[in-house]
Amino acid sequence: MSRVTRLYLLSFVTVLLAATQSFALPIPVAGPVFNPATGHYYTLLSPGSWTDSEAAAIAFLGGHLVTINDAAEQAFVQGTIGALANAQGCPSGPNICNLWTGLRSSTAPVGSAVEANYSWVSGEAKTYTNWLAGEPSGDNPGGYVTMAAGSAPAYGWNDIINTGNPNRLDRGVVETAPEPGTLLLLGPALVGAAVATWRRRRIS
Ligand SMILES: [Ca+2]
Ligand SMILES: [Ca+2]
Repeated sequence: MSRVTRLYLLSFVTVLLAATQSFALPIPVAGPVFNPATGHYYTLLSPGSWTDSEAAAIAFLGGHLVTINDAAEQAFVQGTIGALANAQGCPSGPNICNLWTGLRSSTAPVGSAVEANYSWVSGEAKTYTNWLAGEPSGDNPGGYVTMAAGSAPAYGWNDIINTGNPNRLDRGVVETAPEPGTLLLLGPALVGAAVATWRRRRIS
């Protein structure tokens, strides 16, 4: 086998592996919905593990699982995206579909009952929390935080196992800023503006 043929084969297998992995990931099923208060977009994914949902957020939308920065954003996500998730249905009954947040423990996949061990996957500072009483409980395995729709108060936070609760079909909420389409449109314009500025500086 020639070197070129080997390279072609290697590329083919790599692409095939990447495609197979992508197909296994959750996919966007509703949204994006714009939140004027944050200037961000929120998209609902199909059910999947926390780690697969975060991988899908990066691969398909260029974002991360949602960072809840304050009570107003919590209310928006549970009200708007929660309704979209419930419309998709849950095995254990209406209106109790869980939503994955971007919060996870530094000890994951082993859970932690130490709240300080939890941080946002987006890298943003933790400015707000909405834990249910007794959470994080340090489930083992665990360390991945879902909004528990059927709990009291509804959509309070609970650290659970990576694969989620099969009866509540944890679905990822992806937060993006700005809308990916806008970035694509803005990109060439920004490059053009930068080149024009550079040319003006050279000439003057
Ligand atoms: Ca946010
Ligand atoms: Ca827990």
